[in-house]
Amino acid sequence: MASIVVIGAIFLALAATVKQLQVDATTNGVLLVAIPLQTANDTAPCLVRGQSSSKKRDDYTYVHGLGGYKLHTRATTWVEARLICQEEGGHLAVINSVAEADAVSLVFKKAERITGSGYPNDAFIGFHDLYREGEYVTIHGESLEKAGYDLWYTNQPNNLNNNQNCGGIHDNGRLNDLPCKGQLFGFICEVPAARDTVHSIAACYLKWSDYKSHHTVSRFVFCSRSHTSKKNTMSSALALLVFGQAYFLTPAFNDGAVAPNFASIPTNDLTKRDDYTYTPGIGAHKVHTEAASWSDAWAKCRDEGAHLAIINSQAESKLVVELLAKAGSMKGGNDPNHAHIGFHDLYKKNQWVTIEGQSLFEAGFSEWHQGEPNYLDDGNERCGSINRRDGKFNDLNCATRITSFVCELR
Ligand SMILES: [Ca+2]
Ligand SMILES: [Ca+2]
Ligand SMILES: [Ca+2]
Ligand SMILES: [Ca+2]
Repeated sequence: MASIVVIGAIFLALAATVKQLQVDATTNGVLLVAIPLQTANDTAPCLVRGQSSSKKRDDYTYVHGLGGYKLHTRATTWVEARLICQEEGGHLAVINSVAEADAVSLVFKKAERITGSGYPNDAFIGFHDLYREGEYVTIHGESLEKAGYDLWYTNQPNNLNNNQNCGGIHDNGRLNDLPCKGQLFGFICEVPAARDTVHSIAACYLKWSDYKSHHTVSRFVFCSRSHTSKKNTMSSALALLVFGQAYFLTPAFNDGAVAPNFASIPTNDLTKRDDYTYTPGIGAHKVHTEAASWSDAWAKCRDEGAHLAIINSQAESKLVVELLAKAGSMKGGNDPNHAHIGFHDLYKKNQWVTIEGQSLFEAGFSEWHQGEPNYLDDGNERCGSINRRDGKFNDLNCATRITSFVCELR
């Protein structure tokens, strides 16, 4: 009983904030409040899926178990398409299965004809090979294979005119690489499947960034590694973020929710790699000291089963500075003062996003070194790096080979 009272009080305290967020997210149809919580010995965020407060959008076609889809029939560039989907509370469609490709194909074929495009049977979706030619990743940073669908249209991808770096889908559900700009295409947005209640508390992600990369919301949920005191955990809520749906702090509000069994949540049972430094509550990192472009660094981290580091907190910035100092710097590269990390503005100038697609603010750390970003190199500084001394951000030409980069394990 006592705990219900406590939970109730916290709920009331949060209600005002949630209401505020709902106002901000009116175009989203639904709303997600994700709550990063800090406990004494762990900074992992905690999330609970709550009741959906609003209705499905009637301009989207919802497919059970997959999501909602909409073909925008006014052709535009990939960059604009990405932003329009975001404004609608979703993202450019990411295809995770053959079933989803079929669903999207059906939506495409049933929609009105695309106007303003020379190729009305193709539409942009959420993948690209902007990081490295021929290596396609979704807007959430995964390879197509990992995402679950990589069936291409006949003779595609062809990188036509050496200028096709953005993802598209043919109305038959097969993939095609398309030019990011210059030619206009229709596009397909996706919003998470609307659900009324939480039915399970199924997963715990160890890091904020993990949650972000899984924000097809239906899967995740409530998370705390050190759950010694629910009361303390909940009352130390730091911030609220909006995505697709309302999330409350406790399963007590979520009809049908199953309380998490924290003992069963895998935290430390992953085999540790001895080339990575594990820091509780922050993550696992590795400094490479070799001359590499941002694109090389991105690929090397991926090849070793990691990703180019994403800085999610002041603490992580500080940690990376320490790890860089420990590793020292090597000869053979330019600019010994910086190390490549996982953010860029390759989508749109001055809109800095992580390689998993969040803004720096959403990721949790967005401090630039004084005078940065300065867009040097005729404006070609489009890739992210960290200043080795103060841990703050810098923009750098993606092709510049510098002496170090930092990878991070999921
Ligand atoms: Ca390409
Ligand atoms: Ca193509
Ligand atoms: Ca991180
Ligand atoms: Ca710079």
